[in-house]
Amino acid sequence: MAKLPIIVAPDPRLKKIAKPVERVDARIRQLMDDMLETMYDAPGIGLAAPQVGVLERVIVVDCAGKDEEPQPYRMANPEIVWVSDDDASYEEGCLSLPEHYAEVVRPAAVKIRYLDRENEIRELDADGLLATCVQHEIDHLNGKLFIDHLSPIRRQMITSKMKKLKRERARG
Ligand code: K1U
Ligand code: ZN
Repeated sequence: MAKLPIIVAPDPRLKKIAKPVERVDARIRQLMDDMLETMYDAPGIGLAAPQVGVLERVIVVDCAGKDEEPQPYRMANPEIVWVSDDDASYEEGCLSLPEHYAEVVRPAAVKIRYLDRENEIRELDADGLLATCVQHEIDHLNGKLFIDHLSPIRRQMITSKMKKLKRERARG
């Protein structure tokens, strides 16, 4: 297992559409495992491959509470095949937008179809934080960040602060 560097916005790699995985082979399994290690270390509850510079449709998620058993999901080519009529609003964060949070409205429940670590097709019915997190990660595969759900003014404010943070980090 290896910890991977997480890309911080703004970065052109976070705006690209990721390519489907042909099959979940040893390379993709290793990527999934490395992404989980990176996510737990961050710490976070989800991570998408473009955030570690890999433009392939792979995400990992674990929304178990800190006193619960871990519940890791490794997903390749995740697709939303059903969304609920009702919406839910959650305060979202993003490991590529450190220290920024905002309420985002999304469908409250979704059904996801994906390939698991063994290349088997699976379906997941998700609601609550898990539904929000999986939708946030699938957005990453489509080059979208949570700030793209906000007003242009709010998005521009966060983007400007991120540019400043990156300049400061580069100066050391
Ligand atoms: O995709 C990412 O950048 C990860 C992101 C996922 C996410 C969080 C909240 C709502 C939707 C999606 C994060 O994990 S940010 C960190 C975070 O939320 C967290 C960190 C430690 C404990 C609990 C939550
Ligand atoms: Zn994110």
